[in-house]
Amino acid sequence: MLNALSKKTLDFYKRTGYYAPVRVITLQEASSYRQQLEAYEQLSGAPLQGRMRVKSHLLFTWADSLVHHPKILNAVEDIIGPNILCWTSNFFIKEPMSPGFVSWHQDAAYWGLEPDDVVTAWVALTDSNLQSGCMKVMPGTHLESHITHIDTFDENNMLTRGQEIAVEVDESKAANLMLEPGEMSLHHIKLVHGSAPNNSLNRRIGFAIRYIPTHVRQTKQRDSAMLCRGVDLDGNFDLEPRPLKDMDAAAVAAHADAVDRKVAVLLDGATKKTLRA
Ligand SMILES: O=C(O)CCC(=O)C(=O)O
Repeated sequence: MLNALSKKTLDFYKRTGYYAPVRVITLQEASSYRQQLEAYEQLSGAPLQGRMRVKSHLLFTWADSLVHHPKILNAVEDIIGPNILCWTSNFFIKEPMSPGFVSWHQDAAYWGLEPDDVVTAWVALTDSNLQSGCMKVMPGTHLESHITHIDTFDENNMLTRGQEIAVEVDESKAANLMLEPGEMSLHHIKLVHGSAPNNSLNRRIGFAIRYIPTHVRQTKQRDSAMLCRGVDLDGNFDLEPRPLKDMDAAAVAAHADAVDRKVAVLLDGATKKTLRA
């Protein structure tokens, strides 16, 4: 029994490694999430950056509510089953007319998660289109083996290590995942994907939520995650608390611990210690 996706949609996801668009919140709700993000940015005097972009749902109740949104979880459950952890979330924010881009990569290359039953729900809080640098994906590449990556540490690359796949990509075969505010795309951990710079006059804000079933393991070190639906019978991750109030002391401490672990996983074996997405 499927909750949210049709059989046809699920078959498409299994065949291609992605699906888009899925409307999960209204335009007004997307604008309200954006306002809450920007209210914090105004208060702190700068765009959300560095560690704050990672696992923001441990710090902000509004981000936590998105991670637990039933429409998102219903679709995710159709793909990975009923016992769902959020491993992490990442804000991918491209400022207007800015050079930041995401090189072609497979998420699986650095995340240390096994098996590959991992899905990202990428929720657009603004328009994400060709001009603003929407995500583009190479359909079917999630069925290939893990591809070798090289670390470029390019300063405009939004990925932690500037990692990119070490093989040519035939961009003519790419699919552009254009989204309106409040829509999401879904993609598999092994799908090759990337995105170009934002050449529009507006911000491009995406909130990428990484969900795993509880049977997935972290192979690099003891890691943490948040139970979002169902039960955790596996105990493979230390369970993270939901924030009770934005940025309260308990939330800040839980976030610091969780991001330390995440950074250690992502930078395992890297020659430079940087943190971006
Ligand atoms: O937001 C982007 O342009 C890229 C996102 C991405 O690489 C991801 O969600 O895995």
